[in-house]
Amino acid sequence: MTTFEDVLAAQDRVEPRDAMPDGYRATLVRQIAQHAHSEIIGMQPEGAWLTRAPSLRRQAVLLAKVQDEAGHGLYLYAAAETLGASREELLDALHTGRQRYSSIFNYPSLTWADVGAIGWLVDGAAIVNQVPLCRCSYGPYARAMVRVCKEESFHQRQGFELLHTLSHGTPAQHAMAQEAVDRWWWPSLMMFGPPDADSPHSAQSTAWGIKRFSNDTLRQRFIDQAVPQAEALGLTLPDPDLRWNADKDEGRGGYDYGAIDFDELRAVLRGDGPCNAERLAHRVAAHEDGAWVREAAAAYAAKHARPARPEVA
Ligand code: FAQ
Repeated sequence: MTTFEDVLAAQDRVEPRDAMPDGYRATLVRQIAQHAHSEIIGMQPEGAWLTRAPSLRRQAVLLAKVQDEAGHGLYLYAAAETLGASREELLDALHTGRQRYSSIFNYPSLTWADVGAIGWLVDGAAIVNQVPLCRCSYGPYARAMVRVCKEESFHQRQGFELLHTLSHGTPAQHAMAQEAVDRWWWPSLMMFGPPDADSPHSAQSTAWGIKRFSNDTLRQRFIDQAVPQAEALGLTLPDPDLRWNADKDEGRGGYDYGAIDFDELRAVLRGDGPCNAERLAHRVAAHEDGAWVREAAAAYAAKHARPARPEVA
């Protein structure tokens, strides 16, 4: 009989009906739920600009992007359902503060340029984190990530294009783009989680093939991609210590960077970020306002339920 350990050793996928340790199931539910909640709460900062987009084209693109994030949340809740966690249960855990969502969505989107900075930096960081998850050991999560990553690539590109347009526009537009990048840079680096030495889950998640690279490795990869992209945008990154270091990563090279304020990440995780209370309150209100839709859907389903199949003799 093939065991869980055999599947991991062969780099095969663990599927919903396979035997798995309780801890593996609980870790996946924790991470997938947190990821799903991030996609759903993550609609808020950009959603705030939907009615204020500067042109019909920008509005249509942003609407499609925000809708994509809702879709990602739904694939992820469906992936968690394959582990026995219902959507209602997970939403309740989000609404009562028992489960997390990404720290990044507790920052405000103050100007139109923030839509570009979120696309370029936040989606950019999400892609670097999520591409390895396409190879994670749990089949439904890995497969959901393939489509999510493709869509996030469009999102990142639209953010880059938006910022490029602003950066090469009037001096005021350029300044607005720069100011947005200055505010989103450090929180984007925090998306990768605490430093490896302070990451309680990393060792076990790596042994189980959920994590393929450490928090610091992916953070470094993101920085190395972002620096030349910032140059192409004509914008600067707010870190005077950013410097190419040819010796880094066993001679492959990489950028040195300044100290990240992990106290700030800890504060946001405690609930003390600039928008924690507002984001959760908005989500809970949206859920309550949508109760009639869920009730109507349930009533329709009950009325049109297929009759049970007759017993086969
Ligand atoms: N925010 O031991 P580790 C997106 C928590 S999707 C909040 O390193 P782990 C798309 C962590 O949960 C963004 N909490 O933990 C989009 C744990 O707490 P716990 C979401 C964080 O799990 C774009 C504790 O700290 N992406 O942006 C954060 O091994 C634009 C210890 O940390 C995902 O969820 C944080 N930044 O590694 C949408 C990707 N970092 O549970 C809309 C999947 C750490 O013990 C618009 N997740 N924590 O209470 C992962 O890859 C991992 O869960 C990590 C954390 C890497 C985030």
